[in-house]
Formats: sequence, structure tokens, C-alpha cells
Amino acid sequence: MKYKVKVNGDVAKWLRPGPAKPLFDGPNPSVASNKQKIAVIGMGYVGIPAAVLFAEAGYSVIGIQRRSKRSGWKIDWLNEGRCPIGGEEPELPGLLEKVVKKHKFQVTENISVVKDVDFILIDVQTPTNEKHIPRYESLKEVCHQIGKYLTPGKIVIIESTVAPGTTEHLVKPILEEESGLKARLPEGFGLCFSYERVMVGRLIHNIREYPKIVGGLDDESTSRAMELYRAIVKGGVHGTDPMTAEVSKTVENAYRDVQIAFANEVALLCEALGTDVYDVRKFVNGLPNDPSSPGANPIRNMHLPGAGVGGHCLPKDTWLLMYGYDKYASIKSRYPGSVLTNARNLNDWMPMHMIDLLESALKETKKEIKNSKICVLGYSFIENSDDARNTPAVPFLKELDKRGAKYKVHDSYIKNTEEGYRIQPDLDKALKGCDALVVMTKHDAYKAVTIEKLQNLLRTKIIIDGRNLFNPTEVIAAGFVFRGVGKGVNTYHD
Ligand code: SAJ
Repeated sequence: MKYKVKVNGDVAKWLRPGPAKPLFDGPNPSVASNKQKIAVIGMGYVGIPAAVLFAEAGYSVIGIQRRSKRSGWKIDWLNEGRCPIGGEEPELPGLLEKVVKKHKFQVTENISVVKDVDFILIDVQTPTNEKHIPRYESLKEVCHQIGKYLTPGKIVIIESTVAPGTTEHLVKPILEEESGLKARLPEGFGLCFSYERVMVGRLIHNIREYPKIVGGLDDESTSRAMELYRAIVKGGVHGTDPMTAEVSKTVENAYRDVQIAFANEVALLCEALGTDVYDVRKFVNGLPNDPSSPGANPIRNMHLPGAGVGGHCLPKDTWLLMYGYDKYASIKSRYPGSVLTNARNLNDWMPMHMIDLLESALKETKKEIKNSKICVLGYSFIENSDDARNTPAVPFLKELDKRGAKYKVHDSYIKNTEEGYRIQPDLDKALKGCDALVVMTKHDAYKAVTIEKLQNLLRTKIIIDGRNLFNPTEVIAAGFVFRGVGKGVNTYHD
């Protein structure tokens, strides 16, 4: 498949899928004509920053959000210019307020507004179920709804992460059936997959600075969508086909997940061998770049082991990749195993390792998990955020329940949990009278927790460190029983 791409109006060249280079460098607001309108469906961690940046670039942007019990409140907040995303999100609250005041961005639950826009961005959740099968209810529902309003020339862009093959084999048929049009410009509508690369705590930064990959079903869809993103993306915009873009996204996260699993397995080995994974990591990552390519990526970049891997992305993107492979691959490899799914299973297991560390520490004080009172520091899946999607804290707490422990959970950013776990907002009250402190998330606020405070408040001096928050030598010298992911305790006992 080849792409014909216009550069400043002239037909420049034919492009083949594969390593494409940025056709345009740097955002170019001048392409944003005030006439063009954009609808962004799904006011979440992806949809809100994208909508705000396009509004700031001069587009008229309409956000669409279901008035659901869980998220309906965001509609009113956003229309008042208030940011519903908690935690530290540089720039976003200020930019949002500005574009709402300038009437460049508003939010509605009425999806029929898409009939008046040029681009429709789909940013709904695409989770997987307990059998790792994609749950595309929201995606399908939105496609059936917007399909009715599609007219020739409109472009639909899926930004939510989907299994390879989904754009062509699931979304396209629904939109064509509902609209009666073909997914092909100019006579029909355009359809692209262009994945998000956001990360909580740096939503605006990642959209602006990270290269944007656009996979269109036809060349005009690709080039018009690339032109759209040029208005807000500094990191370069690359054109390709939907399958390559879908595989790239899921592989990008599977790569990170495998790196983390590697670090977690090394951590388990270090514990068993009585050494410290962070010293090992320092030496391994300390390998200098090869003098012949000082600028190249570091030869080694061992990731951080920890209490588990959460979030909306890493816990499911490997399964989306494997689902696409199972469903749409025309050939299958004969190799029976999978590094990717083994890595996924190990990362999913780490909260159980935290349970094992807790059990062994309690045993050292002649206690057991049953009827012990545990203080859990951190509920969100990542530090300094209120995002608790697929947090490793949940399987950990479920196991504590199963084993008859009592617990108090503290988190600096979360007041209520969807899973019904109570958050004790007062750290001292959370610590008071507990038999062990378990660190699940490394919020900055916890760096100020002193040994003295723990000695005064904990009933039993036990620390289980899942995020390398404490210095084992110091806490053990202060009489604490200590266990940590990747910390071979033998090294700390004189
Ligand atoms: N984690 C570790 N060790 C590490 C890094 C992370 O245990 O070395 C854990 C974190 O504690 C967290 C989980 O993994 O529980 C995920 O952390 P993350 O830093 O990957 O955060 P996400 O999931 O919000 O962001 C990832 C990013 N993907 C990559 O870096 C390849 C981000 O760029 C993506 O945009 C995002 O997924 C997404 O939306 O797909």
C-alpha cells in the first residue's frame, strides 16, 4: 500500500508503509483553521488534554461524555473550566480554563453534535476482561452512534488502544453499515488509528513532545489526520497503515512491561542471593555508551522492580496484542511459549510476593497475617496521581481479606475507591496501632515519613517496602524487621 502525501499543497512523493520520517517538524498552528471543528469522545486522561490542546491551537472543540454515574459530573466541571483530573498535571488546569473562557471548548452528552464536525476522535476506555479478552462495549456503542451522522469527508480517528486488526475488522464495518458510506476518502468517510502515548502526571507534555503515529485506511485520511496533529504535536508526525500503528502501540507497552518483569525477576533472584537489586541495577545501567555512539540509547536500561504494575495500559496491552494475533494473524508461529505473556503473569504476581514478604516478616515476630493490622501506604497505581485503574493495591488487599488481616489504607491523592476500600486520609491514624507498614505506591509525601514517627505509631515495627522508599540499613539499625522487593536482607544484618 503506498501513500501520496501533500507537502504545502504539492504532491511530493509516494510513501510506502514502514519507517517513515517526520514529514513536518514542529506544531504549526497556522494549519488550524477556525472553521474546522473537532469532536473528542471520552473525557478521560486521553480525551481531555487532547481536546484542550486542539482548542488552544484554534480549533472549535466539542467534548462528548456520557452522563454516567461514574463520569457524568465531569461534563459540568469541564464546562465551568474546572479540571476533573486530580494529582499533579502541569499546564492542564490553566489551559482548560483559558479555552473554556474563550468558548473554544465545551462538553456535552449529546453525541449528535458530531454531525457538525470535521474530525471525530474516539478516546473511550478499551479494557480487557478477566479472560484477557477486549471489552469493546464503549467502542462499539460509540461507532454505532456516530456512524449515523457520518457524511463524505468526515474523518474518524481512534486514539484508544485496540488490538491489532480492530480498526479494519471491527470499527470499519460498523461505521460503513451505519452510514451507508465506504471508509475511503474523498467519496466516503476517513478512518485512522492514531494511538495515544499519555502518562498521568505528564498528559500535556506527552501529547506535545512525543512523535505521533497515524495509520489511515487510505492515503488521504492519513495525510489529513497528520495535518491535524501537526497543529499540536512538536515531536513529529509519522504516516503508516492501521495494522502497523496498532501493533506499534501494543508492542510499545508490552516492551515496557517485559522490561519491568525482567527487573522484577532479577529482584526475586537478588532477594534469594542476599544482595540488593538497586546496587545491581546501578552497576548494570552504569555501563557507559559505546564510545562509537555516545548519543545512542543507553546499552542497558534496567527498569525498576516493585510491588506490581497497574494503570489502564500495561496490564492489558500485551493481551490486546495477543488477541489481535489470535484473531487476525494469517499465519501462526510454531513456538509454543510467550515471553510477553510470561512477563505479564510475573508482573501480575508481584502483589502476591508482597504478601509473602509480609508473612515472613510477621513470622519473625511470632505473628501471622491472620488478625494482624496492616497499614498500606498508597492506593493509586503510580506515584503522585489519583489514578487507581488496575492498581496492584487491589489484589494485595483482596489477599489480606482472604487471610483474615485487618488493614488501613492511606493515599495522598485518593479519597474514595471504586472497589469500595476505605481510605484513611490521616497518615498518623492510618499508621497508629498497626503491626506492619506496607509501601505499595511511592507518593512524594511518603518521603517525609520518619523512623521516629513509625516507632511512635506502629504497634509492631515491621516495614515491607515495595517501592524502595526506605533505607534498609537505617530502619534495621532502628530495630525494625524489614523486607523489600529486591532487597536480600542478609546484607543488612551485621
Ligand atoms: N512500573 C514499575 N517499574 C518501572 C516503571 C513502571 O514497576 O520501571 C509500574 C508503575 O509503578 C505502574 C505501572 O508500572 O504501576 C505503569 O507505569 P508507567 O510508568 O508505564 O505508566 P503508564 O501506564 O501510565 O504509562 C504507560 C507508558 N508507556 C510507555 O512508557 C511505553 C506511557 O508512555 C503510555 O502512554 C501509557 O502507558 C499508555 O497510555 O499506554
